[in-house]
Amino acid sequence: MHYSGFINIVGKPNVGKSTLMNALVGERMSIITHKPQTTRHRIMGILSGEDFQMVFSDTPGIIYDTNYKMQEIMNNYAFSTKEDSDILMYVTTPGEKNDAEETIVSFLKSVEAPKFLIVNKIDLFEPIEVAERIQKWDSLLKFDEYFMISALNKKNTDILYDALRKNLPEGPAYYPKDQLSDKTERFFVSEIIREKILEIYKQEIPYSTEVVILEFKEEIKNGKPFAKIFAEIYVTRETQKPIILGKGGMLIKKLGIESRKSIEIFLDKHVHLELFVKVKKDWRDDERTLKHFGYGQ
Ligand SMILES: Nc1nc2c(ncn2[C@@H]2O[C@H](COP(=O)(O)OP(=O)(O)OP(=O)(O)O)[C@@H](O)[C@H]2O)c(=O)[nH]1
Ligand SMILES: [Mg+2]
Repeated sequence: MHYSGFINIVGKPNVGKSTLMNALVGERMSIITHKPQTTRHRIMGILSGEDFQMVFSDTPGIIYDTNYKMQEIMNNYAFSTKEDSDILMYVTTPGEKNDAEETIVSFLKSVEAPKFLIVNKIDLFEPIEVAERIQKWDSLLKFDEYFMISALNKKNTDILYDALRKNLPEGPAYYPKDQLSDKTERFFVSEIIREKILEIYKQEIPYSTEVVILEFKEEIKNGKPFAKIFAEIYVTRETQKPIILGKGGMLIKKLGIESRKSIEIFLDKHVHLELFVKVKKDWRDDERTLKHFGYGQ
């Protein structure tokens, strides 16, 4: 007998969805930062065994007040999990904002698959606060199972894993067993650069930025594998360009060095990285550009 299923992870921004997927898959796939709205796409992480395949999907945090077309598309990635969930994990944490509940509850009610409530970051809160969070969601709707975890410390993630395995329906392997994601290396490289942008730049800058890989060439140099990567960084306004560059180009240099180091670990080879800053006015509301940047179903 073979078991398989789509296990989708949804929740508000910054609750630890990406941390949880990476913990369950056992690979560093989705980027993680302390800032909300880090994840912008639906990203699959595939975990296969001899007789099972779990196809996890990490999704962008559901936002109540969308300001841009891009954020609407991000929300739709989360809501698209309705179509193919075999198990849906709703991730929450004590202390998160109480907004968007109505939208989220009606979405969750529309999903027929078994639903797990995951209260994450229990390492940061008192048991009473965790209990209150469970009570709150339990009063809004009934879940099939309830978990209290710390995705960061991998506390109780083994219990969660066992429950997922038990609820996995019978089915074929949807992807080759050695495949880890539906996304390409190119995509993960652009995500690594975006992660560094989120870490280095302040306020609105990371949110106004998109990274596009122009060229990705893998060669052998002096008998060793080597990747040559050219990436474009798009901002929404001309005035943001000097901010990305920094005084005397200091910040873009830092961004280049930190991104390259991280990409070298990810690709396990030497990397030559060049970054170019460009302006694409109001790209977050421009449908054609969003499509070109890979936003869409
Ligand atoms: N203390 C603690 N921090 C956690 C835990 N899980 C995640 N975090 C932290 O919470 C922050 C957000 O984590 P992410 O995994 O990026 O959250 P997300 O839900 O994917 O966020 P978006 O992609 O923005 O929607 C990061 O700084 C994580 O290190 C946890 O169990 N305990
Ligand atoms: Mg995320």
